[in-house]
Amino acid sequence: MSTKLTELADWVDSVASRTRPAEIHWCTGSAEENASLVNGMLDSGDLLELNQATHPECYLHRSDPDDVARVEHLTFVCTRDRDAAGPNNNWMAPDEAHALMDELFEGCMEGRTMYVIPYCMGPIESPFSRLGVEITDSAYVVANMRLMTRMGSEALARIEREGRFVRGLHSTGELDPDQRYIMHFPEELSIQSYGSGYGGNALLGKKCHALRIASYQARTEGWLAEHMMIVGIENPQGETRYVAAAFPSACGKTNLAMLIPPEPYRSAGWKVHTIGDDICWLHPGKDGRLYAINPEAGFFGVAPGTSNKTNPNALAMLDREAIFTNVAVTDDNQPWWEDLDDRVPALDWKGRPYDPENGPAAHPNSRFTVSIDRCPSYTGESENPAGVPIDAIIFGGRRAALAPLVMEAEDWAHGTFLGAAMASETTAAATGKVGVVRRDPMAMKPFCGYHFGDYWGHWLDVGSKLEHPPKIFQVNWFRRDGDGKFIWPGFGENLRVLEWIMKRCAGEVEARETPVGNLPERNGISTAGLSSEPDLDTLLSVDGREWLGELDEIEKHLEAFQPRVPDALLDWLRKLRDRLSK
Ligand code: GTP
Ligand code: SPV
Ligand code: MN
Repeated sequence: MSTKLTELADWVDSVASRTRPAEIHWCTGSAEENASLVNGMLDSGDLLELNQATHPECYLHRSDPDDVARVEHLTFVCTRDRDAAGPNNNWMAPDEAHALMDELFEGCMEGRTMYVIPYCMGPIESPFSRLGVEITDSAYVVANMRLMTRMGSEALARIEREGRFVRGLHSTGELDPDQRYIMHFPEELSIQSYGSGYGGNALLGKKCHALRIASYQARTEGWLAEHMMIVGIENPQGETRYVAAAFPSACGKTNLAMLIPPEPYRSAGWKVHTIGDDICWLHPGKDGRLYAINPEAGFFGVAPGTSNKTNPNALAMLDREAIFTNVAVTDDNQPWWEDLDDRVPALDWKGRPYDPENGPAAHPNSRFTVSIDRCPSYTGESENPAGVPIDAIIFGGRRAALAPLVMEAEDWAHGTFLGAAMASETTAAATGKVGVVRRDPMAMKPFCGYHFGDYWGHWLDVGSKLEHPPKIFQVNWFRRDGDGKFIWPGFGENLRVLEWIMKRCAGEVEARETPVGNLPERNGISTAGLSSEPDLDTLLSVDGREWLGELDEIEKHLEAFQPRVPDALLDWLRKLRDRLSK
């Protein structure tokens, strides 16, 4: 197979003449193709078979121990104008980046197969979907892209019809952290990634295309590409409202996207419909509402912490046709990770006999890859080419203190301010220190393909054109008590907070006005059926002095993006400070 689209054929030829692969394989996405790739990886050791009796068609991949997370310090946005990338991105001049990458790619696929992966981000028939082609020398990338995107012949047919596609070139190279770069050329609609085989660095449809390149395109085209999950919440009256939520990496999107209503909600008739768990493309509709599609077709989820207590829907889909990366295994070769259950693992993520002295058995950023339609709460609305209408946008993060359980913004500009001011403790999803509070506006710090000042301006712009904008909220599931324990039970119980949010959207419940935003009344969050009463006084408190300190921090943070910070955000900063100082 090849293609009738000259532009694509020429590009593949030029890549092949630089990288010099032994073979070129055009991916169709068929089951036979996948089976043969899997067999090849079992032979090469790139995949290990897991217990096929308990986990049919499930495989384990152990990555290089130095290649287990996104590498933000090696990720670049290469625009002609340095300021366009903003202080939120590493920048390199396009010429310099191309020279560097050309050298790395020279002959790098010798003796290997080069795979050409045509893919479509979003439903094949949706006008909002975008196309891409990833060239890679990793069969593991192909197998993951098959689960994560609409990949293969149908995507290629649309690419040939439209002629426009994002060009992604990837090679695992030598896996040397000093020869590793993830380069984005938004003006050329291209991505080049070298030296890593890990998820967000290598599956180029995901963060590289669907966020960094797409956010850049979305700005010029009047839409938003966001790091958000999408979920439909159906109340006992049978009304479904859709919510999009931006939490930083490893801060709860996958869990919220597929939560199971706790008792007594379940028996009352509440239902949850999963649309997406990581990326959301938002388009203003003709009716003045905002519509969301999930550009992905699968999950690349955090394994540790996933259990029958926390996320039963995830466990239900992980017993077949899943790829596990850097998890541990039990003595009968089942995948295992911390907090899954009481079993003791036999081998850790590096394949060594498990010894607690060596740290956790599964890498803290170990992941599972699985197709979205395996999720018990999956809804066919996920395939709706028009997307689903969004009633509420939620921003959230990991904050041990200050940030209340839930707060409603007074209007779109206030909500944009809350998003721009977001902070969260860092996690193992990226290399670097874990648990340090950093500003992560809209959970897009690692993913926005242009200057944050311009991005916030674009948010305000999109909102101002919506006749019926979603309400914006902020949540925090991660407030801790004096002993360092989470105060809020979280997971399925988060539906209690979503209930308040849904009722605010429907105008069915009052809020308590505070100087920083609207909070639930003391009895606004139902605790019926909880085994112990959480400390809602702390969870819903607003400490004026602490907040004034927070505003000082926010001011410093915004300062770094001047002179491009929109006035409307500075107005909100002043307004909140005035109120709190009174
Ligand atoms: P990325 O895939 O990296 O973007 O992460 P994510 O935002 O989808 O996070 P995910 O839902 O995978 O959760 C990450 C970790 O946080 C897991 O270990 C979860 O068990 C834990 N977690 C998720 N929701 C909650 C919650 O409500 N409370 C607490 N305490 N932990 C949670
Ligand atoms: C994240 O880090 O936000 C992820 C995993 O969702 S990755 O694909 O590596 O970006
Ligand atoms: Mn993510």
